[in-house]
Amino acid sequence: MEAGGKVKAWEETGAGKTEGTADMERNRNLDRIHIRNLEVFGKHGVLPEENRLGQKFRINAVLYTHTRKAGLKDDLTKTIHYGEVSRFMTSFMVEHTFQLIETAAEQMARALLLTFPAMEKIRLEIEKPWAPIGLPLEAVSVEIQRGWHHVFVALGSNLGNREEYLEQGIESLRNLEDCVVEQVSEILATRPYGMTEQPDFLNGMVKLRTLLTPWELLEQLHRIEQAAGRERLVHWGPRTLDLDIIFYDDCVIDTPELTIPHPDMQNREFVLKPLTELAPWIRHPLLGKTAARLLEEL
Ligand code: PH2
Ligand code: MG
Ligand code: MG
Repeated sequence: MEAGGKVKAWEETGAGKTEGTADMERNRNLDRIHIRNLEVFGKHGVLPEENRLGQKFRINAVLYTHTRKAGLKDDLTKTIHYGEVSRFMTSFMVEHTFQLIETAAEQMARALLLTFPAMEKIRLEIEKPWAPIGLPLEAVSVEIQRGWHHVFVALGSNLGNREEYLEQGIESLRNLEDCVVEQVSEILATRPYGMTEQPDFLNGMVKLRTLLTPWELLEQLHRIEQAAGRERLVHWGPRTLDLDIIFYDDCVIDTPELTIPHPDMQNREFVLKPLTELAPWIRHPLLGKTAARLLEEL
């Protein structure tokens, strides 16, 4: 079954299926479209004369996407139109004025990822060939890489109107900037695990894609928990709303404020059940086993 899961994920990669759910596997095999040395006249800069007179900027970009379907069918609608992207970049550089090329790159990468749904990731370089620093440099540039991250968030509630807290939690996730909720599991009634002298839980799982870093996402989850009246009185104690990051791509993070994958997920049926419903094929990056397998072994 393990091997079968792997093969299936690879086949979906090869086909470049957008409707497939094995996106973490697919992202390892992205194709690239390059835009080289697109020239734009803009007014970004820290110096007042840069904002007044403007100067030439050069843009280099690598767009990460799946081109196979377009390539097989000779169909532009199945890929990213590099002409449209170039036009978008040109307008963006003209219509905004930032002090820093860091900001121009950050904001433009975000806008592109939100505008072109087939773009999984972008590598973007913004260059100033005429940077007015009074020294003969050839060019100065900033290069960043940004993209969509695929995340599973576990939800739990065992205080007050539990259904409503979960619904409100899911709605808040839907309203998060730079996040797209893609799937929501069924809600399960579960017995308390760990500290058992507390009310029963309702649990569920949400799959989302986000442009936020794990720490930025965590901050937003804490904000949503607090808005639901969450009080951290007892560790593992009853709560109106608990939102835990289970997976963030296949990242492994172990810091005092954040541990990903969730360190106890493999022991929790109330996590593995809804996770397996959404993504039975997904593989734990440290244990090397799929969600379905972890659930089976529990
Ligand atoms: N969360 C805990 C501790 N125990 N038990 C269930 N059934 N569901 C939970 O969400 C849960 C728990 C700490 O986060
Ligand atoms: Mg928890
Ligand atoms: Mg928590």
